[in-house]
Amino acid sequence: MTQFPISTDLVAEHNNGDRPALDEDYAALSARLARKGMNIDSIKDQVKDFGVAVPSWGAGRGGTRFAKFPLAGEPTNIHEKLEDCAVIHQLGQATPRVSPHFPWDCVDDYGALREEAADLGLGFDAVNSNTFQDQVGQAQTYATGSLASTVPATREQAVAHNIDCIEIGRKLGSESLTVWVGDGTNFPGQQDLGSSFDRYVEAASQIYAALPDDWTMMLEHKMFEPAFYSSIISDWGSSLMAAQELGEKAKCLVDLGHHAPNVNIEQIVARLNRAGKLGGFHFNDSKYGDDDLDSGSINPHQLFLVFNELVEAANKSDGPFNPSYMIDQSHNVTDPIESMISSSETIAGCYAKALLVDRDALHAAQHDNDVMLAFRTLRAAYSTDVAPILAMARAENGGAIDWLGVYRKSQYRERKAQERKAVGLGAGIV
Ligand code: PSV
Ligand code: MN
Repeated sequence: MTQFPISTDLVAEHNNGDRPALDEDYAALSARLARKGMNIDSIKDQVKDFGVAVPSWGAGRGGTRFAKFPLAGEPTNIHEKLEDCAVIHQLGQATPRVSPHFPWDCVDDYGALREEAADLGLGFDAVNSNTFQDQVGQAQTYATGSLASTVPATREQAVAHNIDCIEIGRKLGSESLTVWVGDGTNFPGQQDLGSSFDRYVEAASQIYAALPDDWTMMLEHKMFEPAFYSSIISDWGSSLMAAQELGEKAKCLVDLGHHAPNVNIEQIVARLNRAGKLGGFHFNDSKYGDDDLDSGSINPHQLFLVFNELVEAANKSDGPFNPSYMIDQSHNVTDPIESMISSSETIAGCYAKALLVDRDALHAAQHDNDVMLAFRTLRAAYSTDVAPILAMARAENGGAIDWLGVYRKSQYRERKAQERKAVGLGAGIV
């Protein structure tokens, strides 16, 4: 039986109070959608099945290069992170899996960790390797890069770490490895731009060779940071080239924050899908760079347009269409639990809005070059307030209609502040 961290009586009590108003709002939206020939229950059922993974590292307060402002009661190890992720899923009902990062989340017994997560109602998503940071006692430094380093022993170490991550992932029930490397340069001339890519592909192919048949290896591109002149997998073009060279099981992962401002990310999604290489997403939002702000907090319209491409691609797909969805945010000033429930709701909301697009009308307008009608068709879906659909999906799955109210009432964080050891000051992710 699932161990729920928040009292189920508290959730039920709140839901009982909130249900009559929700029923009214849901019925009103149902009537509005029915006039357009849409069935609200079918949209709600798809939302109920929707899931986005949460990053274990997102459960703690993030930090900037300047500072970190710890939160009393934030988690200090993977066990506490899992507990917080269980709260996120219990109340929000959209985040059934956790994506761990190694060595940050290393434990002695991964079988036990898998059971611990299952008891909390959680599974594991993609495993993430870390070759962008040196660890105490590590033989080789990553100061020269990792998979693309000029130092053969460093490349070997980075490959071995990724293979270790695969082994851990197998024990956790994961089916994919996400590889993001910080490799790049800070000075023109520092490394040869051509041969460094060759070194990356050669080393990545050794990881790929160790990948189980039913796994995916996701390559995450990022324009800059920590390298500020060139990055090895800087953009979707480099990612696609590498994925194509590696083989069928290699796919591209799109982290929304890893592009230049104003880049048309939805078009990148369409292109990668066309190439059969759309592996997954790291959702977040940004205003200036890789800000790692909460999903949809700055540009919800872009998030909707990404989901519009995803629904379009799913409809046109011959076989199963299941890119992996994950949140990748840094919560600097909010309670990470609140941010991640809010973000998962925003993401599911953009999915719901994309499902509401009248596809026949859109395709007809596109065919007729009726620009305004095509635009207004998308806008009609985007402007629809889908909150009643999200709340109903949540309630029917056992979550909280007013998740923020229930979470605050539960005093969960205050209780954890008493139980958990304090996190130190300093920059960076826990
Ligand atoms: C890099 O900025 C990134 O987006 C990658 O996904 C990392 O694994 C994650 O953030 C945490 O540093
Ligand atoms: Mn990311």
